[in-house]
Amino acid sequence: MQTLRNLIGGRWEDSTGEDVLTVVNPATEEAFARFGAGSADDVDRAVAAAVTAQPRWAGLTVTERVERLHTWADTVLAHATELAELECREMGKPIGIGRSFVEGGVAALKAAAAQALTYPFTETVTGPGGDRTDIVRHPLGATAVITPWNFPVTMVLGALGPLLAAGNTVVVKPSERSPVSTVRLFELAELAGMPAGVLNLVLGDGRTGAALTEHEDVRLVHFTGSVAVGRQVGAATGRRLRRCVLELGGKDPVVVDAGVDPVATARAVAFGAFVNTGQICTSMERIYVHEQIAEEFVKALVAAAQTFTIGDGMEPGTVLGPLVDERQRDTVRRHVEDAVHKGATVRTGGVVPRRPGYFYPATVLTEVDDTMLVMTEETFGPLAPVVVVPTFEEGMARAAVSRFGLAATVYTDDPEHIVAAARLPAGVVWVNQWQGGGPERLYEPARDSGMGATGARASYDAATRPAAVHVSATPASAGR
Ligand code: TXE
Repeated sequence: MQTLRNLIGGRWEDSTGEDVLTVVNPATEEAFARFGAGSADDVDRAVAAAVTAQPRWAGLTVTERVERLHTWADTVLAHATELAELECREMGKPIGIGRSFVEGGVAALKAAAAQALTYPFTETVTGPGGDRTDIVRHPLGATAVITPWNFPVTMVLGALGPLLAAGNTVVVKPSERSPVSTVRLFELAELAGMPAGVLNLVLGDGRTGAALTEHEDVRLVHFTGSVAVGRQVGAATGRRLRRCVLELGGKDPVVVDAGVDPVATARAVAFGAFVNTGQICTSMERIYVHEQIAEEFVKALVAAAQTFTIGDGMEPGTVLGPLVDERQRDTVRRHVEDAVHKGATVRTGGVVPRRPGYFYPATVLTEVDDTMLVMTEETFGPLAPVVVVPTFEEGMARAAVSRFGLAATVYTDDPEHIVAAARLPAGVVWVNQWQGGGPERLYEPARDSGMGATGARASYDAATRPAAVHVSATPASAGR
C-alpha cells in the first residue's frame, strides 16, 4: 500500500493529522494508497512556505518564470501515460482519454505561459499636461488551489499557469478521492527544477480544504467542485476580503434543432453525455430534440450508447470506466429510479452490472419531463435524458430554466437560431460542436455555476492586483 505525503517548502513529509484516508480503485474496489489528512498545522506551514518563497519567485522576470513553467510542462508531457494510468487507478478514467486530457492540461499550462509574455503587467498612460500614470499589476502573494476528482491533473495545470506566471506561489489541496496523480505531478515539478516553496501540496479532505480557505495569508482561492462547497469557499474568502474564483457544478442543456443530421448529432451527444462516465462539469445533462427528427435521433443515440463498453480503464477496449465511488453511483441510480417512477422510459442501460467496481451503463431515458431529478439536479453520471419538443423555441425556453448556468450546446443550421443560442444563460455556448474555444475562451459561469471569469486575460486579471502610480510632470523643486 503506497503512502502519500505532502510537499511543503521543498520537503516531502507525512501529514500530522490524525485521520488516515485511503485511495480506492473504483474499478476493483481495492484500496491501493493511503495518506494522513492534512492538519491545520500542515496547512499553516505550507502557506508559510509559499509566503517565504513568493518574493524571490516574483523577483524573477516573467520570461524566467515562463521558462520554468515550460520545463515543467515538457516533463509532464513526457510522463503523460504514467499520469493517465494513475488517474485511471484512482478515479477510473480510461487511459486513452486520460492521456488526451493530461495533454490538454499541458497545453493549457503552455498557453498560459505564452499569454504571460504579452500580458501588460506594467503599462504607462501619459496625461495631457505630461503627467504620467503607471499601472502596475502586482502578484497577490500566496494562493490556494482546491481541485475535484474528475480531472485531477488537468485541473491543477489549468489553474496554476496564470497564478505562477504572474509571480504568485501556490498551495494545492487535491480531492481526497484522487490525490495520487497530483503527488506525481509535484514530483515532476521538482524534477523540472521548480524552486522549493513555489509549489506546495497538502493532502486531505474538506477539513483540510477549509483550513486553507480560512488562512489569513492566502490571498486568493481557486476552487473547482460542487456548488455547496463553492458557497462555503465564497463565504470564507469574502469574510476575509480575499479573492476567489469558483468553477462549480452544471446541468448543461443541449438543444437539437430540426434540419440537422440526426445520426451524426446523436453520436456527438452520446460523447458529450458519456465521456469520462459523464463526470465532467460541462457534460451534456439535458437533451431537448425537435420532434421532426426525434425518432431517428433517439434510435441513433441508443445505438451510440451501446458502443460505450464498460470495463476497467486500464484495459485497451474500455470506453466507459466506473464512477468515482459508490456515492456517485448511488446518485445516478437515484436519478434513474426517480425518473422511471415519474413516467420515464429506459431505452438502454439503467441496470447496475453484476461485477465489482462502481460501474453504471450508458443510459438513455425518454418520456422525460422537467419535474424529474435527472433534469433539475446535477447527475454527474452516464445518463442521457431526452425531451422531445414541438419547436426550437420551446427547446430553448426549457433549456434556459435551471439554477445552473455553466455551458450549453445547440445543434442548428438556422442562422436566426444560431443568434438565439447566444442568449442562453451560460458561461459558454457551443454551436454545432462541444468543448471548443481554447485558452482565448473568456467566460464566467452564470447563476449558481460559479463566480469569476477565466480564460484569455481574465485569468491574469484575477491573479494580479493593479496599482496606479501617478507622477506629476511638475518637479517638486519647481515650487507650487
Ligand atoms: O466535490 P466537493 P466532490 C459536483 C458533482 C459531484 C459533487 C461532489 O455534482 O457529485 O460536486 O463532488 C474540497 N472547504 N462536482 O465531492 O465536495 C474537497 O476535499 C474547502 C462538479 O468532488 O465540492 C475537494 O478537494 N474545500 C465539479 C474539493 O473541495 C473543501 C467537479 C471538491 O469537493 C470543503 C467535481 C470545504 N468546506 C464535483 N469541502 C465540476 N464543476 O467539475 C470539500 N472540499
